[in-house]
Amino acid sequence: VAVQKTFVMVKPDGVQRGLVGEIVSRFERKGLKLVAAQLMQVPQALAEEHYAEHKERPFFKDLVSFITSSPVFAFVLEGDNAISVARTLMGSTNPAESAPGTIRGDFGLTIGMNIIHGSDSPESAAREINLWFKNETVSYDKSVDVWLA
Ligand code: DAT
Ligand code: MG
Repeated sequence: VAVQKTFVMVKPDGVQRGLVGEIVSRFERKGLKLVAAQLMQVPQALAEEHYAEHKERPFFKDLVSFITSSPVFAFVLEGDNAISVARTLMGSTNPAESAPGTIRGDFGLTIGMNIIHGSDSPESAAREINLWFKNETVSYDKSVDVWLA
């Protein structure tokens, strides 16, 4: 199994609703390791760059204004297959259809405010970790690692 890093962000709705601790806790309990984290107000340019793949979509403007409307909690997780495992815990994009037990399935109601972002591939994870954290992550061992893989 491949150790990967993935970029995750609790969006403004999740921060405002007090879900940061619950969400981070779910990833920690799953066995993924926090290797970077920052609460931040997202600059317009960073929001547009982050969502560049969607810039021709009709919802792009609303997406950028939502993500810049209030602080986000951005972080990086590391672990075996971290990218797809984190996406699985998040649930599908539209919370109306996300499975119960997933973050979006348990806490989200509409696609416009779907609580969380996670990188969707190794290429986007590399791009997003560089974009949000300039690749500055912390490397450290946890004694529990031997019980996870
Ligand atoms: P995901 O966040 O699951 O990777 P995505 O990359 O397709 O989904 O879209 C990015 C975000 O854009 C998504 O989290 C919510 C918003 N979005 C996607 N499709 C939308 C739609 N049809 N209407 C409104 N917002 C949408
Ligand atoms: Mg996406």
